[in-house]
Amino acid sequence: MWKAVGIDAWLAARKTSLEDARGTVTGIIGRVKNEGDAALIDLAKKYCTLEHVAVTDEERESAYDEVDAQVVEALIEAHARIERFHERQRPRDLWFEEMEPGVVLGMKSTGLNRVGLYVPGGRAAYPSSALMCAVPAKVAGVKEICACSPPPIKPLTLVALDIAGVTEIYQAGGAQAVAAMALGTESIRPVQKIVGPGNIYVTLAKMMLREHAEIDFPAGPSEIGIIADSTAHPKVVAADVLAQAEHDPNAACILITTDPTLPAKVGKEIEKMVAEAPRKEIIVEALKNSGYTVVKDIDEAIAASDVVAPEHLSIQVADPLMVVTKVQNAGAIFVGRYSAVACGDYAVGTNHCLPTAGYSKMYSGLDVAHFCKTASVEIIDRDGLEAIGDIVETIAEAEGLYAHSQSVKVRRAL
Ligand code: HSO
Ligand code: ZN
Repeated sequence: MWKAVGIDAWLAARKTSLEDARGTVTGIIGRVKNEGDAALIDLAKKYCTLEHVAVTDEERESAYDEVDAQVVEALIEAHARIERFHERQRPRDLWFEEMEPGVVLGMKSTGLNRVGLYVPGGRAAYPSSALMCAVPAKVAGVKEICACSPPPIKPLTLVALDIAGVTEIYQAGGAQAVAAMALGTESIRPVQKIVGPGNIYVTLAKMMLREHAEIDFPAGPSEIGIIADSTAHPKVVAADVLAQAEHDPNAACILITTDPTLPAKVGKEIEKMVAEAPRKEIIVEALKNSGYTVVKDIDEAIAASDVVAPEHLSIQVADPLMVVTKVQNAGAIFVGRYSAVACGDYAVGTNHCLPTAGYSKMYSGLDVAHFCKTASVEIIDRDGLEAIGDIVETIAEAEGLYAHSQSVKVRRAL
């Protein structure tokens, strides 16, 4: 079950094709476009009877009665830490700098006005993901945060969304929820951006509707890459493997190690832990997608990890900070023995919505910047115009755009 794997083969197996879902998703988008709320209510019938899709204030409040007080307390504590870290990411609202005499340039950052969160509700129903999606939006200053979660919406999800200060909650799941947020229905006004994890139908709908609403990034089943040397603790490595594997039969783990004796030790620990794991069936499936690779030295380990570009990278070596400085592709980097990925999943404060399947090569995990946009600000006075006027006129005329050149000439002649 715990075996050697090639880096390229491991990565290739992470790429799930969305193509099989295209026909279904196209049909659902069409229905939401034509029928609005009625399509959402009809598609919900398989799971429950809905009269309307919007969650009322009373429903929000009564959800607290159904959730263990200790869990509510833990969510509040986690929320505070997530908020604290994301506050540090808030961009400056407005800054200026004099670039040369008469030329002051700057940037203005503005939060998006209205965004949509997709919060899964089936097997992968995580109140922690509700916090992770909502907090950066809130910190960015997004005024209207709307969330959709599959019906019947779980009280735990409602409580998490309420703690995070989401302004509207709807019972809608799958591709239809994404279509409703992108296109709008009678109840749900269209949003500017949709974020949050989902199955292949949700992911494909997000990608197909980008003309209407921007998205975060494609996020598939969870994965971990672990770079370890002979100082790594086999039990800790095995525990991290299992923590990822229990997510989903399609989850995957890869251990990249410079120590040829480590994989066998980790394998032994995995065996012991799997035998006692409550989610054994899922873990056994996920371990089929997992394995280890032995490399010659740390540099080779870093290069291999950069090919994999794991969602989570755990570094368990003698000098982990050196690896942090060199590594290029990972969604989140957990440094040293005590930095459990699970802390990032829930409560340390960082975000757990991260690009998977090698997408950390071109996408960043969810952060405040995802919910902001920027405009440049140009302040040029007469001296500044003199300094750059000739250059502008020359290039404008070379492009054959005489009115451009004239718009500068007219000012210089004032
Ligand atoms: N590891 C998941 C996040 C999560 N873990 C939620 C537990 N709950 C994807 O980063
Ligand atoms: Zn997790």
